[in-house]
Amino acid sequence: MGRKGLSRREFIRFSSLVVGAGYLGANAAKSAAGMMGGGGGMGGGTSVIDPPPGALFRDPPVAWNKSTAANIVEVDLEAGVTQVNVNGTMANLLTYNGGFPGPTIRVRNSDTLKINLTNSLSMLGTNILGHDRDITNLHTHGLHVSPEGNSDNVMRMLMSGDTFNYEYDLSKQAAGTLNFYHPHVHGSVAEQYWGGLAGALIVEDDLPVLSGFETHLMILKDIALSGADPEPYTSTMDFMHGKVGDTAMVNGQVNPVLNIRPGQVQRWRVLNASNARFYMLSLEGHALSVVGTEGGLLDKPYPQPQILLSPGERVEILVKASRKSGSYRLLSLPYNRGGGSMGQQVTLLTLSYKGSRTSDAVPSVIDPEAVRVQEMPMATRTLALSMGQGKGYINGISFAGMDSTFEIHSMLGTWEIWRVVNQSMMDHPFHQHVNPCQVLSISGGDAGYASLYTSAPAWKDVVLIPKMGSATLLVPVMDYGGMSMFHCHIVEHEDIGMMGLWHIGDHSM
Ligand SMILES: [Cu+2]
Repeated sequence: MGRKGLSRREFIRFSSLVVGAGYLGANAAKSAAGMMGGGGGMGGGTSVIDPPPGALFRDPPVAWNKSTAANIVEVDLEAGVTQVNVNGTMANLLTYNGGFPGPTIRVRNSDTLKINLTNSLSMLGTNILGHDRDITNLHTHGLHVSPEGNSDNVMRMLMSGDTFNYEYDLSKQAAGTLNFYHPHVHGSVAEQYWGGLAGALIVEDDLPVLSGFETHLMILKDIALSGADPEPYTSTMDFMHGKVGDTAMVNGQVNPVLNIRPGQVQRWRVLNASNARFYMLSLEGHALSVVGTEGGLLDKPYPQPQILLSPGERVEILVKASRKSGSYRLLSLPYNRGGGSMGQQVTLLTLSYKGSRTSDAVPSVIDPEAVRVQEMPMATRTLALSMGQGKGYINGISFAGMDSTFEIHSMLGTWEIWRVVNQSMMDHPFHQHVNPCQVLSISGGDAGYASLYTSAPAWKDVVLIPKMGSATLLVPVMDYGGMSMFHCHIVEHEDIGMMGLWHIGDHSM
């Protein structure tokens, strides 16, 4: 389809947007009431979840590399139902290889990564959106790899019982990145992700400046249980709001205790793998120095009093134990993401000073090659996110398969400017596959978030678009042609249509 035809359709859909835009605002009171049952964070007023310090912090297990060949990492993943201890309750979670979260895949960008995914899910029937519950697949979120063939091709579906061998050429992937993997079958992502299917995928770096620091991975994921099962999706409102659980966990643990030596600097890789819970991270008495984002490491540390991490976002931080000995809580401070949500304070982890004093220093330079790019765009686009009538839309079109989608055609080897506009009363974390971007501007929302990502040389594949606000993104279209996509990473919103297709081709397209 030619560009001209697209623009016309875009325009027609655009003109019908305004009707749907105010829907969530008008129904905010009703929404809040509807979430009181098990939804935790959406109730009226600010609440506090402050569980006592729990067990010792554990990093997720590392996936076993079955390859003995140099430069090949091969991992078997099996998606299935496993009983997992969730804060004292044995719950039937959806797991990769029986664990929650899934095992961490560790690679270098000189490697070829092979993932053999077996679908052992056995949920029967369809969900309330009419999609099969047990069909799954794999998205390697954040990887700059081909979206085609047996690479990061989310159009591929695995029926229950199927195995598929994915293979990823990582040669153009940035080092020093925290990525992750999760299902990506339109219409059933939210339920499978909510049930537990997510794991980290780390591309190591070779920077000596960071190599000496004790390093931990923190996967933030929340859940609400109904008996021994993840709370089911029972209404359109579950999809409009996105599920927020009353149990917020780090690596499946409630308020674990992480030890740090006085004077020590630790490197933390933090991933928000929650469906719809936003985290405003704050460590009592300490600054958090951001040194990396989704697409790579930064030029220097950016000390922040707090860091807003929306669903799908990742951040790498350095933390120095610079206070007097004691225990300090890593909190998620109240943040209002809109749509009837009110703030909630949650204690995520307790950092406990322990052991002999050391005197680590936070380095002044991290990756001197990280810069904010300046490129001439080949195209400038506007992508408008909206909600209404139980659906999500991009430029007025609710994704429902290849016949109903907003789509764009980009030329390989060029740069584009995307102005992403949020026309709803609720924040949307916008995610594009394959090519991470840099943020030129953000209008609305949290001032600290906008300031950080419009000044640091940060590569992002999820950018928070504030309610009734916007962001302008500089998007590279590099290395890989094929059909890719962009969508909201409140994955419920993706399931109800806030997704579009991104066709990447050459001049002939
Ligand atoms: Cu959204």
